[in-house]
Amino acid sequence: MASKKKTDIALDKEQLKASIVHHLRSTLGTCEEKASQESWWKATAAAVNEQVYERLTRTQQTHRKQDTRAIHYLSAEFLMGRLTSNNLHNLSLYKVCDEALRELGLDLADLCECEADMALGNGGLGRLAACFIDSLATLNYPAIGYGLHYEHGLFRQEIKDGRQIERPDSWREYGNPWEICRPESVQEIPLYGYVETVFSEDGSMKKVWHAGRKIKGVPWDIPVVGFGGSTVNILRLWESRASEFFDWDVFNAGGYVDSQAEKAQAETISKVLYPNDETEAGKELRLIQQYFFCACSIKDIMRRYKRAHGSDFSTFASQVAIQLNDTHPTVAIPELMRVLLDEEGLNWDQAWEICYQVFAYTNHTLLPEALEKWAVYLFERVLPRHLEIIYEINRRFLSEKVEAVWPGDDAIKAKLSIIEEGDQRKVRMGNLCVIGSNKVNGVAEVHSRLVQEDLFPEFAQIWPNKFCNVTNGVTPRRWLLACNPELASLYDEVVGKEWPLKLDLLRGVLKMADDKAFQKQFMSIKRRNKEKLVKVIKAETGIDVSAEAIFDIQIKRLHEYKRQQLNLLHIMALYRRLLADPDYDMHPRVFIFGSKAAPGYKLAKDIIYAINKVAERVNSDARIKDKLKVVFMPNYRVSLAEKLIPAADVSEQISTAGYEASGTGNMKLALNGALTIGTLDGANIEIAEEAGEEHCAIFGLTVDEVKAMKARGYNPYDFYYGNSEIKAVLDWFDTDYFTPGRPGELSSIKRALLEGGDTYLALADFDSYSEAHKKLDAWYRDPELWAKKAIINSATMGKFNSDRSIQDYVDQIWSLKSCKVD
Ligand code: F55
Repeated sequence: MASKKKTDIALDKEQLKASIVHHLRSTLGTCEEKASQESWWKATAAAVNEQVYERLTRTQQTHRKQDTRAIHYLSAEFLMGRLTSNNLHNLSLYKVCDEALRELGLDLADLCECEADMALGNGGLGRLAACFIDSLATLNYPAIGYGLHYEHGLFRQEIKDGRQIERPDSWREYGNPWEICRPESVQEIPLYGYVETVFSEDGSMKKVWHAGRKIKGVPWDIPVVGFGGSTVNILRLWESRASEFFDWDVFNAGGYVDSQAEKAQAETISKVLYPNDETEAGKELRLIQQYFFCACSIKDIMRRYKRAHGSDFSTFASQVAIQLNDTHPTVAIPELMRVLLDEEGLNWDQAWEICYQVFAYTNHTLLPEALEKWAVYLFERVLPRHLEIIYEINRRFLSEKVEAVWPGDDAIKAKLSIIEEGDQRKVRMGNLCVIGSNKVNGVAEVHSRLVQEDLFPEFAQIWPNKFCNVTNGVTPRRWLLACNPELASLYDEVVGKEWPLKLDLLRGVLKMADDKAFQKQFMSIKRRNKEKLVKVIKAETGIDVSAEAIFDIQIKRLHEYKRQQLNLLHIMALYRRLLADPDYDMHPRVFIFGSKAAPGYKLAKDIIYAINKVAERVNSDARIKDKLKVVFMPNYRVSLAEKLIPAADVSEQISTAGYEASGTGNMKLALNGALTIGTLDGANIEIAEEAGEEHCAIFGLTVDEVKAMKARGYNPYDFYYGNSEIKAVLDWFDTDYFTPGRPGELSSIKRALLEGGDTYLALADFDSYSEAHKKLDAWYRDPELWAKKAIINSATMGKFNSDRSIQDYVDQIWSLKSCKVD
């Protein structure tokens, strides 16, 4: 605002009020009398943006002046959620803004509800990227996130007659105040075409890629405000457009006919996020999406490097670090090679040395169906030059590295090759990542061990120091400070206000874990959070639940390995016990689910249907006297998680051991005082270590026991015939008890667990899961015991601050220097 001194960017309430009204009138073109909530929200965002932009400029000036090494975080997904409350908190403006708006007759929390979630991700992987860029800015590291500017994020889920329906998500239909288009940084991206080998008179040889088409990449910048507000980094998301520099000759030579369709195809690239979380899609468009955002990002990185260093690439690897968030951005490796070789004229060894130093790769899954492989023919058609480069990377790797360790061993060469031979030859992106990166990390201790021992054992033998662990974390700013304000201020009182930066300080709360008065305060905050959620549940589903009950929450993507079906089996068993004995001794429980299924994942959708059908029957059965309720919350997303997590008593983390790489919801729930019922899988192991296993309900087979049981030949019928409760519950699926008049509608779940072989050992873990639930029930009925455990869980989650994860990346992989912005 004009009235403010240029150097002073702090803001008081009156200035903020004036600024909001100013923007309401001159940016939104309306006035106080007739403005909608939506306009007030946008005016507020515009006022906040004055602060954001000033700090963004200062950050960029500082980074440019200091010319320090920066991390470039490449990810096909950034699951940002909403930004308003987050930005206000990180700028320390939340309270002031709340008061300013109240004086204007408005409610900040209501205005925040106007914002659509930025759902540009599927789940954990995308949300991790969002937490990481928050932490990078908070710790003042020079960093930029690169991704895709999807027009439609993850589908909106509606539930119709119990079934999931996918609807398009149009998050920016009416504009988004947090993004800035940067036409000055547009890029041109080639695709298709052919490679020509050109010989010069001096005998040297050059490769020229004649692209079949060119796509324009338009960057949209989302400022990423660090906590404390001094560093504002950017998240740069690329949008595809048809290029006006279209090469009609090549186009015609390529034999294409329908130019309008081709134009539409260009704009299709960033249209929609693929909604598959743990299965690889193998579709041409997906490969193009990956190449498109990687190529745009590499060009952007090059442009910035050359602006400071010209064409001297000797310092490139000391200035640039690139992190690959799973294999989705792998094509950045051959792309950087191509640019260095074909455009900058480096020789192979120089180019490879740079690539190898620059790239690092994070693995997020061991599931075989999630490991990306691209058909060679597809690669050849879309990216002919890259395929050549990949062949050469592979040839050198096999003949130099593999041959040195296993001379003459063709079987091992076939296994480690980037190219999978067979009816359809394929490019294995995981192998390319490992070969082209100087570090490879898993996301929790046990997962990183399995990455080395089971997924890439031979690579670990070649490069033992390449593999490392960085346990995931979550930002305590969003996942405690902003989403659970009452608990946050209680912690302010006990340990001071530094905990959002130093989450380990919460251990200072441990001394209060036995204090009755503190326990009361803690549990009454939980109670109020639950009462708020009761209203949300009523509004969203029409279901009445009582805050007296235990709120038992499973929120995550739907997948067999995450075992929502195990939770459901147990709910049905409880229901049966209650029907058999209406006085069955248990504290009332509300089981709450939030989950989206990949649209093509039939069984996952059947499980959602089953949960909803069981919910209908259970919730309307007067015989069980409200002891059991089941709620499926539609359209699970970041902003809904922010309402569910502070209200949870029990956190369901029940994946088959060895399958959940880490989990991050487990961390958020425990941080907010939920007790974990969980297997010894992923980060659950580390959570139990921190909190103490006696304060969690750990159950089930361990990783080694799962392996052993599978090796022996697991037979689910042993459990079906050996356990009458399991048999009764599974047989229930075949009846019409939950789907009156339509028997068999739920049978696919039983079939998967019996005929399908129960791949994820749900039946094997059922008994132990049921016992763990009994233990939780008994604990809950001792309010002081429960309060103590809940407090201990929350107070010991300091390790799972994403700032710690980022510092681990910096120490082990990125070697960045923190760069304070004035
Ligand atoms: C998205 C697209 C594809 Cl093609 C494959 C996977 C995904 C995806 O969303 N994966 C994912 O979320 N993985 C999860 O990553 C988290 C962060 O590391 C882990 O905590 C979690 O265990 C893992 O499943």
